[in-house]
Amino acid sequence: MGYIKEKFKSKADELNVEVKDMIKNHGTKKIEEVTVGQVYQGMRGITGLVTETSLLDANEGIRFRGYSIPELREHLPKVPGGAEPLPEGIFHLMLIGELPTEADVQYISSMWGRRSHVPNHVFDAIDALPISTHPMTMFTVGIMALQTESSFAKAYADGINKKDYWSYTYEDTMNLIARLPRIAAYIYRRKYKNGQHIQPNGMLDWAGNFAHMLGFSDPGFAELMRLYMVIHADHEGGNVSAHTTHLVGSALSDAYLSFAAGMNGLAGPLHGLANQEVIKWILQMREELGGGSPTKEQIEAYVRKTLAEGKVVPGYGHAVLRKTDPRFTAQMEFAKKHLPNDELVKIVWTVYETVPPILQELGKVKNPWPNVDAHSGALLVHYGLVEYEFYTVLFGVSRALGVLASLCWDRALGLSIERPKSVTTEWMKQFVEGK
Ligand code: NMX
Ligand code: MLT
Repeated sequence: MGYIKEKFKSKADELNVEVKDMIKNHGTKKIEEVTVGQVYQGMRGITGLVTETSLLDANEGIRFRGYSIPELREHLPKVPGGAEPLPEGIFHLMLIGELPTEADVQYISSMWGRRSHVPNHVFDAIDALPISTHPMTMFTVGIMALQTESSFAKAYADGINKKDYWSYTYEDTMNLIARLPRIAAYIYRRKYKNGQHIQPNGMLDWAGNFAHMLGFSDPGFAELMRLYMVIHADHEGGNVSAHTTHLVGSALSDAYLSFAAGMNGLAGPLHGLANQEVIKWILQMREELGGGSPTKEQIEAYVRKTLAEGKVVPGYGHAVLRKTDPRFTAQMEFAKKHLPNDELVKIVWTVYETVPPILQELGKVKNPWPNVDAHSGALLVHYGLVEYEFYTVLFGVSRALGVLASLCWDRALGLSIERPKSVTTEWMKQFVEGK
């Protein structure tokens, strides 16, 4: 057993004792009341899940095992000469609960490198889809095709002890994360670069190699990928992609089945597809206004038109956050450092000045501030990744780090099959009438 797996096992053994104790001694303690409104409105605010990897504060944003994004940018290991944190490091932090050493990060990097081979039938499955297929559909098809490799599914079919579920889930997690950049890059090169694929470079870190396989040699792009992969990795457990992965995994569907399900949720426009929708919306606005940089007044008029057409302003609002997303701020800082004069970036910043007061005026939008998706497109376009339909695949590769680390914890803690109670509106009518 590798030492990271051993470390995880010993942490899981410790927490298992605490969780069993918690359920035994406090299992009947009430957390809060549930209202009728919450049941109809997306279960907002109901504490109904345990996710060890990260925790969100509505005003401060996400913390990974207690560390904020600025703290991670400072403390996580970097490539020599680099300034952005390595995704291998945040994975270690989420899985083990401790900041990694340089050696830990190198170990994970080389382990993922060794496990990164993707069998040909996965590429064949992707190639069977029409070239017009959305990259997120190609991505989930690729992940599903890779399910043939699941250690958990094989072991379960052979018959395994419940106590060992975590071990096979860990193996699937490591293998899947190792292979995702290759699948994603294959989709990108197939769809946008005439199928001219680029072989992996085993000397590079996970995100650096991903940038290389996508076909970008600018070191600035590799740095952006490292930051992007870190900040999109996790957002506690209730978001659609994390919750879906957890829910499907609770049926003992393996990591491939569970993660593919989560990715189908990420592909929705109110969730991860907003990554592409923001830049699409900005480019359409620019085109309608005849090109160039729109003024604040022009942006204001375009926002009002979007709202009047019954559409949402992509990249703004959040189900849980109530302030500017620190993931937006991290990208803004990256842009200020590396591309302060980029025209699209400046438009993103003017949109940031313009949209919140308009959304506030509506009186119903609970969070008028930008979320993670409001900034990413402009950065990617700057480095030449202009094919915005691909952006959510990048989000998905990153999200694997958090939701799969969580899946390891789910199986290590022996969490139950998820099955909340549902009622009909007829039931609800009788309930509110006190019957
Ligand atoms: N533009 C216009 N209207 C909005 C927006 C927005 N950006 N955000 C919320 N609203 C509306 C919302 O549609 C709802 O209207 P109605 O009552 O007519 O149905 C009302 O304001 C109240 O919604 P909230 O309670 O503030 O938001 P909710 O928790 O339901 O939804 C989002 C959260 C994120 C789905 C919503 O803010 C949204 O649609 N934003 C735009 C899409 C987006 O950027 N999604 C990415 C989220 C981050 N991610 O990566 O997943
Ligand atoms: C996420 O990163 O998952 C989004 O911000 C959505 C959420 O947290 O609900």
